[in-house]
Amino acid sequence: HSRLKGVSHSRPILYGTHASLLKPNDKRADPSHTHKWTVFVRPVHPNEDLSLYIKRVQFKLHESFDPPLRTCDAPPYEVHETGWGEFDIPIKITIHESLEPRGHVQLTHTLQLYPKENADGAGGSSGAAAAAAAGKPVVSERYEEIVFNEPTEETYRRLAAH
Ligand code: SLL
Repeated sequence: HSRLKGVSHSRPILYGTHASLLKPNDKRADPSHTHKWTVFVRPVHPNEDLSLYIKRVQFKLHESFDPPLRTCDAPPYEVHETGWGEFDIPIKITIHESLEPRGHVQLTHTLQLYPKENADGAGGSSGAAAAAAAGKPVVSERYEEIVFNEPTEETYRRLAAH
């Protein structure tokens, strides 16, 4: 398996959280479940299939969730939960061994439930806090690239063809 010297191939992903307030009449709503939220890893282009190179994604939630470790062996790579607090979520993306012998990519994302004051811009009724109060989700997402350095020819062919 000769490797392509000097070649690197990168694949874009998006990861992050979105959250919204549970309506008071939602049967899941109580003092420890004020919000519903989702943490996700997804493609930048909606119909791209990440399972081409991702074998599994694991999200490590706060210990107050049972169980804290959530594993997705197939898309969609996401976890839906309800809760009250923000915390850091380590995200481990395991790459198919045949493509990348080094194995995995480790990311962390902070679950964001409450809009940031300074994301408000001009403030007032058009601000993020007002948007959240009006039921709009709080979205916090980032772009990342999974880089395949000096891939084997076979890996390169498989990835670059898509
Ligand atoms: C904090 N460090 O103190 C954070 C921890 C934990 C949030 C937040 C659990 C909900 C449930 C939940 O929302 N935990 O009990 O199911 O702010």
